[in-house]
Amino acid sequence: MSALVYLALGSNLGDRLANLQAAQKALPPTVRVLAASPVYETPPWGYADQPAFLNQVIQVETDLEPFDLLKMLKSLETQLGRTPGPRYGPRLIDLDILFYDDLVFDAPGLTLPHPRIEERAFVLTPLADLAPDLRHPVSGLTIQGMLQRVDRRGIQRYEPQDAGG
Ligand code: PH2
Ligand code: MG
Ligand code: MG
Repeated sequence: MSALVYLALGSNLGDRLANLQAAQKALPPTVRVLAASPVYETPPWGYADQPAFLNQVIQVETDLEPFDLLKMLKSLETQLGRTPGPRYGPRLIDLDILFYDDLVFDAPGLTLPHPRIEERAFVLTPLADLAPDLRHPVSGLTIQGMLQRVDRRGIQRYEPQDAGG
């Protein structure tokens, strides 16, 4: 049985867009991308003195169990060049599990759904593009409902300089 999972992608170092794209391309066959949100440029949250992020959310179907998925994402981050840094600090690539079906789970190293979804406009904005009516299994709030409660200032659709047209 496969699971429906939402993953958050973030980058604020190096070629940010290329980092998001490389992460999606490097996913193994056990993690299949069903949909990808637009990319947003977002002000840094939690620790302000760092470059702006690019953020995106993807919907995937996976055969991996939650801890195996987490382990795979962590090794993918390293493979793509991420090195250890401070909590909430700058990072080349960050791959977080937001929802794993409607699983509610809490253990050292993994809490599902992701514990800070409700406060983060940089997650809720792209997530609302894919799943506005998805309900948080604990609070019962929809993504759209949570998005209405957070500060969206400074978040904008990212238009690469060389988009052409
Ligand atoms: N990730 C963080 C800390 N702060 N801010 C934005 N805008 N986007 C992020 O992805 C982000 C952040 C830690 O994972
Ligand atoms: Mg994160
Ligand atoms: Mg992370």
